[in-house]
Amino acid sequence: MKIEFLNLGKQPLANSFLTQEQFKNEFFFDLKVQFDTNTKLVSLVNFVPPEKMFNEDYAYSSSCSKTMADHFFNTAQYLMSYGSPKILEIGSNDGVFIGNVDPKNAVAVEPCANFANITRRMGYTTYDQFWTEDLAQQIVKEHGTFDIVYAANCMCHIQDIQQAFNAVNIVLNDAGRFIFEDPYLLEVIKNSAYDQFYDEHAHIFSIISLYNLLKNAGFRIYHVDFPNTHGGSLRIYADKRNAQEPEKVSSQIGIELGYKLDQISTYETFASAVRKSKLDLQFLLKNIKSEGKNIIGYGATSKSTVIYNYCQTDTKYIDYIIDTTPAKQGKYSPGVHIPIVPPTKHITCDYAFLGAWNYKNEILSKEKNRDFSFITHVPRIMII
Ligand code: DWN
Repeated sequence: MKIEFLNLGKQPLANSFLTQEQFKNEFFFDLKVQFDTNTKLVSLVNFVPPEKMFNEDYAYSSSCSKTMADHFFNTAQYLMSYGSPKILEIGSNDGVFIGNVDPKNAVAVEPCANFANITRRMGYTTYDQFWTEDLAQQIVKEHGTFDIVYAANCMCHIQDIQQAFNAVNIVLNDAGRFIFEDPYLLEVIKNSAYDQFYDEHAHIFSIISLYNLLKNAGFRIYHVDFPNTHGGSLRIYADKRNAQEPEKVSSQIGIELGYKLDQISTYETFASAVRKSKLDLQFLLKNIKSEGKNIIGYGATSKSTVIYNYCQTDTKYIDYIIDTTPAKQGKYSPGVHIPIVPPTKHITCDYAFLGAWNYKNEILSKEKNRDFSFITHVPRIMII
């Protein structure tokens, strides 16, 4: 049975930054979140057709921060320590990970043609298609099977996740490793980080839910770890061995059970915290404006699209958003249409809402001489 527990209202595509001419045709959908009492998977109630989100206009570039570039460099070094494995990356974006692997040993899958063209130019065979069992069969025919299948911030975007895991089984050789990472549900719940729910994130994973889904696809989880990226991620290591999960995996499942991630009551409590977060943010922003102070946004993230639309925070509160991504600059944020501009060397404002809160450390260190304050909603509404 699937139980809806959170309603974030009408939302646009979180990553679809637009021009003024595009305002009139903007797409909106009902953003609601549900819990499956059988698989324990947390998913959106209404999926948006993938072609609407992941196409040649996709704006998010994974190389946008040093934190992520370092993370993927280190991940590639680690995977290479298994010898010279043959690697398939699903969701290769602008090549920030695969660029660290010899093109002779790597194949990429990336449905957004703008990014697929980048990795092709870098010398990688790239399939600009969605990840399916048919594509997996085709890749095996053309390249054989792989030692490692790696996916970062990709599997949680795939709506038919069971089919996606089955497809990985097709391309992975029998001794192979399937390693993937996505935002971690436990961190979302602990931090009231409700902005991790948006059109692209079809699911937010717990280990409990992945244990069930991976088992159905012929995998066991042999290791887990928790990269400090994207506000707290879960990295799963799975293989095809018919063996017992090691202690670390069962003990983390025990921790999740301690947080009751297998029970609907946890999600209902989370939904109450989300409603409070919205009221607290609206109250704070109103107070700041009544003092005649100004507020900007820092980082035009997909996550901030959710916050601005759910909390009805438009240009009445936020003058503009600064963002380093050239493809977003000169455009407007989805739904509430706040202008996006490149950051200036010296930022002049009284407050900046930290849309890119997942890069808090990198940003605080970059802005250590600031003469403005940050506002964040994670783990609760506060001023930094
Ligand atoms: O899964 C997804 C993750 C990995 O990335 C996608 N579905 C979409 C995207 O989500 P996001 O847009 O919330 O990602 P980020 O990584 O939080 O976006 C950061 C944004 O902030 C970028 O547009 C760059 C910008 N930024 C900035 O302007 N100044 C980032 C930093 C660190 C900065 O100093």
